[in-house]
Amino acid sequence: MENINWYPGHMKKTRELIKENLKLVDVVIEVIDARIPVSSRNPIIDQLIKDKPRIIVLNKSDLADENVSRQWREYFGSEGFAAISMNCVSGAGAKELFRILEKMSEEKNRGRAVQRPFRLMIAGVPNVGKSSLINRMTGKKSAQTGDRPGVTRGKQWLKLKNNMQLMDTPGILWPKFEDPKAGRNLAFCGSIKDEILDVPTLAMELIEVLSENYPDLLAERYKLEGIADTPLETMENMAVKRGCILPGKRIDYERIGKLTLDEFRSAKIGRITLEKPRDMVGEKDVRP
Ligand SMILES: Nc1nc2c(ncn2[C@@H]2O[C@H](COP(=O)(O)OP(=O)(O)O)[C@@H](O)[C@H]2O)c(=O)[nH]1
Ligand SMILES: [Mg+2]
Repeated sequence: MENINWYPGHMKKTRELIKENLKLVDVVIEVIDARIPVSSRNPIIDQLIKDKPRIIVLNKSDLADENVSRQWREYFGSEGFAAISMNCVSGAGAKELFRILEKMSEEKNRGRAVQRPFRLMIAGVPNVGKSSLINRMTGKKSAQTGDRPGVTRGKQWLKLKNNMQLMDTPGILWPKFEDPKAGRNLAFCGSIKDEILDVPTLAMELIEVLSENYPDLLAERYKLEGIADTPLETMENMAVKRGCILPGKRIDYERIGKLTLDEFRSAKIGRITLEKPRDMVGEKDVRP
C-alpha cells in the first residue's frame, strides 16, 4: 500500500507535477475502485485534468456488484467519459481498454504522414490498482511503485503495442481525506491502514451499511436468522456463529471485526458496491 503523509506542500507539488505531465500525454486513464467510485476519486480530479481526454477504469470490478458497475459505466458515459470495468489481477477488461485506446490513437493520427506516438498516463488515489494496471498493460511483473505523490522519475516511456507509450510512473493523487464518509469507505476497502483504525467500530459501521444495502448476502454468509435491530446485535450474532468467543462467553469483538473486514475485502460476503451513481448528486457542488 502506498503510504503517503499528505500535507499542503505535497498536494501543491502534486498538482504542479500532474499539470506538467498532462502536457506530455494524449489521454489520462483515471483508475478508481469499483466498490466506491465516489470515495476513491481525488476531490479535484476534474479541475486537474480539465479537458484532456480521459478514460475511467472501474478497477477491482471482480469485487464489485456487477449491476451497479453497469450503472456507473452508464453514468460516466453520460458525463462524456469512456468507462470500463477491469480486474487487473485476471486481466479482464484489458482488451476493451486497448480497443478504446487504439481507436483514440487512430483518430489522433488520421491523415498524418508520420505517425506520432500516442501517450498515456495513469492517475488515481493510492491503492486503486495503478501499479497493477501498468503491469497489465506492459505485460511485466513489477512496475516501479512510486512512493512519492504525483512524481515521475525523468519521464520514462513504456512502449506498448501499436505505437502507444505509457508514462512509467502513475500520478498518485491525494484521497478525499477531509470527507469522513469517504474516509470510512476507503477504510472498509482496505485503503487506509488498519493500525490507525478501531477495527471493531469500523466493522460495526460496515455491518450497518451492509444490513441496509445487502442484508441477504450478510445473512447468508453468517447464517443469520435475520438482520437484528442494531448493527451491534448483528455483529454479536455473527460472532456467535463464527465462534469468536472469549473465555466467560464474552464476544471477541476484535476477532469478529477483523474477520468481517477481511471477508468483505475479499468479496467472500459477496460482490458489493457501496456507492451508487445517485450518490454523485451534489458532488459537483462540494468541489473545492
Ligand atoms: N481483487 C482485485 N485486486 C486488485 C485489482 N487491482 C489491484 N488489486 C490489488 O489492490 C492492491 C493495490 O494495488 P496497486 O496496484 O499496488 O495499487 P496502487 O497503489 O494504485 O498502485 C494490491 O494488493 C493489488 O493486488 C483488481 O482488479 N482486483
Ligand atoms: Mg502503486
